[in-house]
Amino acid sequence: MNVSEPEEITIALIGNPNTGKSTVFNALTGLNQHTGNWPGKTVLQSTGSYQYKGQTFKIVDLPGTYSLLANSPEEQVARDFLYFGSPQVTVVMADATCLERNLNLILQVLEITTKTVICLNFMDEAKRKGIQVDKEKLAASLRAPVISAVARERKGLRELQEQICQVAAGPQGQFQIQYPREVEEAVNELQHLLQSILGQNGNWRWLALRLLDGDPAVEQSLASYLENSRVAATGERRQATCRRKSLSQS
Ligand SMILES: Nc1nc2c(ncn2[C@@H]2O[C@H](COP(=O)(O)OP(=O)(O)OP(=O)(O)O)[C@@H](O)[C@H]2O)c(=O)[nH]1
Ligand SMILES: [Mg+2]
Repeated sequence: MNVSEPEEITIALIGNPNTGKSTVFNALTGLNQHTGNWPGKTVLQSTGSYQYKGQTFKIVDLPGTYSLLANSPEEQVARDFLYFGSPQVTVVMADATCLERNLNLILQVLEITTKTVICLNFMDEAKRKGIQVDKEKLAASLRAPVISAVARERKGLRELQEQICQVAAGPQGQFQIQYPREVEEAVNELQHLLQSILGQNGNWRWLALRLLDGDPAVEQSLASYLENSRVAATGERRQATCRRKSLSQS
């Protein structure tokens, strides 16, 4: 009997350096983790998994990054994983004691992803400094759930797991920044062109914005993504031809 396993859900964990990503990663995955390097990069790759409500969640601890503009190998790894790795859910870790600094990355992540949870960490430090964050208002403005945590004390991690689970099962959303009219028109045109080349499914708006930026790292990542898809498609065609041949010979 062939019992099919329920598919695992991939979560990307992203945030500025020292926001507690690895603390959350270690607390959730325990010993179920694996480290190595990202292909072709000397950047550490940590993946692990945990079970929640009978479902397997695979979690990828991305390198700390201040932006997704890919000025460093770490930023490129993080950005490419969010875009081309298509995680089902992205968790952005933010330091509640300096939220403004973290908002830059949060907004950039929200432009790429469709299912995001924001984890306001360091709530103990924030409390000590008399900083209060209006979570509901923040969640409403960003159109994404916001939870608070003290990761070092494992506080808030249950709620984080629950939100990840709910967001994974819920509808996709897309936070959209409205740019000036000329930019919007150019984005629209490019977006439709990308859609006609690459297909219906994909965040072509984000790709169009980056191509308009003239971002060489995105052009390069797109070229290698297209090359990999072409190689995979050729491989599948070859396998199908071999299968057909062996069937017709048997
Ligand atoms: N006070 C306090 N400390 C925390 C909290 N969460 C994590 N830390 C501490 O903050 C430091 C950085 O945590 P990490 O988990 O390594 O942060 P990171 O985001 O993985 O850092 P990079 O991988 O360098 O980007 C560690 O010393 C943690 O113990 C928290 O909620 N409150
Ligand atoms: Mg870390």
